[in-house]
Amino acid sequence: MIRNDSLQPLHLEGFEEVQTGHWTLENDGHSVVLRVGSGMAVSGGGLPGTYHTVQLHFHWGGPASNGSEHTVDGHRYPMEMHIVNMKSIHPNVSAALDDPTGLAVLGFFIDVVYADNLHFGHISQKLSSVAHKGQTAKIKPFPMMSLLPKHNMSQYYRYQGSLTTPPCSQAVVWTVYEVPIYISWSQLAQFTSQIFSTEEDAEQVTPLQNNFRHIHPSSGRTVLASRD
Ligand code: SG7
Ligand code: ZN
Repeated sequence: MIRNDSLQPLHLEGFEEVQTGHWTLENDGHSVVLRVGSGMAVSGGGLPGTYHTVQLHFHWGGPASNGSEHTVDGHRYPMEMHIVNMKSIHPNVSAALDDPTGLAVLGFFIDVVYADNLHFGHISQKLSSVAHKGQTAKIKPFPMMSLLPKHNMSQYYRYQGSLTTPPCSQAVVWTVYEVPIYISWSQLAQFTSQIFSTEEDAEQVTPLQNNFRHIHPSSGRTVLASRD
């Protein structure tokens, strides 16, 4: 890992505001995805351009096992949230997948404490409405920033990588923040117990768990760390 002083905090445009219209929470069979309208974008922090925010989604483990996709010094966190942003020059996400820097995904570790995270409640309260694959629920927009860590947003890791689900396209500039988001044990349990990926699983009460990709070798990639 190499420190790089030029990795300044990202510019998160529209993240403080309440966006107009409505957002859609969906169970896509692999994760829970919150599709957001236009109006938010990320840039700066060494990103090669401006990227419009498309959606956020989650990866989790089981009731007693962790499920983040990234690990830090071998430590896996209970969950990870990904905010997916598409380089604005592309017409859609599939076009962006042909560009090695077509997507900028912001990764946030999620750790567990006793107290509920009230901001996270916007999402966790609606999980039971998207228990089954293909189900959607409308969510009233809220300031995206309210989900993110309040401090130390200047501390992050950066590398050039891929989608973590098939087709695993090499199209992602990854920004993985060092400081986690905190939610409660019961909020975590909603993810590990209330989401089903098939009807058979729902009948057998086998919820979707461990929807994270296993660790891959860095294969010569450089992981940079911002200063601070
Ligand atoms: C989840 O992770 C979904 C996908 C996402 C994929 O399965 O959120 O989103 C879709 C299909 O809308 O794929 C292209 C894309 O965003 C992988 O995303 S990730 O690499 O950030 N984990
Ligand atoms: Zn993801």
